[in-house]
Amino acid sequence: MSTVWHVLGAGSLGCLWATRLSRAAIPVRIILRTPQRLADYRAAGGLRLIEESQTSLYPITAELPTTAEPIQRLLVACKAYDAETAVASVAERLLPGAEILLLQNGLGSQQAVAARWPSSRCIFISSTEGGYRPADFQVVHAGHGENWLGDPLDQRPPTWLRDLATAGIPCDWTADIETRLWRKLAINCAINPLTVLYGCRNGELLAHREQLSQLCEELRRVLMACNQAEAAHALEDEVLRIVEATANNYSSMHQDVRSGRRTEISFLLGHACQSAQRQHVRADELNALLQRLQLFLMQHGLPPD
Ligand code: NAD
Ligand code: KPL
Repeated sequence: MSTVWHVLGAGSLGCLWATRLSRAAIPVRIILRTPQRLADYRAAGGLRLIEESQTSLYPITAELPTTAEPIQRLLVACKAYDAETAVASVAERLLPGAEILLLQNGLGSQQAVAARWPSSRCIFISSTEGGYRPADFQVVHAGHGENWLGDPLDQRPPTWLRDLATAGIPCDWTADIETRLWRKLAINCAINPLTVLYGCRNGELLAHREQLSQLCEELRRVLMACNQAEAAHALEDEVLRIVEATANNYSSMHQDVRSGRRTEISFLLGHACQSAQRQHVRADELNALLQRLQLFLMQHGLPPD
């Protein structure tokens, strides 16, 4: 019997992973936060995966955090600000040496989980796949991308990577997962907050080249101070390339704010500013951007963290 994948959180990425695992006949359970949510899930009849306008239903077994079954492999598919509390809700069920796979964007939440559950193997994932929820327990597979997996403490790839390949979940093992997470964080810090404050598409940031350039320079210095030279390499060029390549898109933070959803800024721009402070790097532009963004969020009734 192969190991059960427990998926904590049935949002966009949780659904995207659970449905593809289930389709490949890999045992999977989803863990829902409350009895009400479990009842809603049962009424929905399962998770729906929508790919190229085709909907498939997967009646995956769902359970509450308090279920007795032990957990060997836990995929944490919550937002960064929920991850630690979510893992705590099932911590008593984790077997010694359990694997915790962390799908969160940004940095900080993975380190908090790894520090609190040191006897588990924490695997960090940087995902460029795209999914969104048209309704509860449904996900549209909107963007094909890659999942980079790595463990900063142990370079050996897990044997179950082949399960993911079988399930059609694109994945690659990397020895430098922190470099990838830092690089993505820096790109997100340069682009996303400005798109929120200017209320614009990514491409419109080309009208603010000087500001982009200053932010990239500060981010580069923060990365260098954090021993992330590779993540810092040609950062501004990459940011400009992405701005042009995604010119017509709204950034994920812009979409979150416009839809009234809490952002993950503490784990993106907030993390960059904290790192700058810790490393005694001057980051006037980044700090000013964070303050303006926090004010904007409060004015729009959203949590500033
Ligand atoms: P989401 O908001 O769609 O889903 C998160 C789910 O976790 C929600 O259903 C929420 O109810 C659930 N949850 C929260 N706390 C819980 C708890 N204690 N117990 C059980 N469930 C709980 O989020 P998402 O878009 O899937 O994003 C997850 C992470 O992946 C984020 O860090 C995001 O930045 C990252 N990411 C998302 C995408 C994407 O396309 N959606 C792409 C790349 C990275
Ligand atoms: O990753 C992105 C996002 O929208 O979150 C982009 C815009 C590509 C870079 O910040």
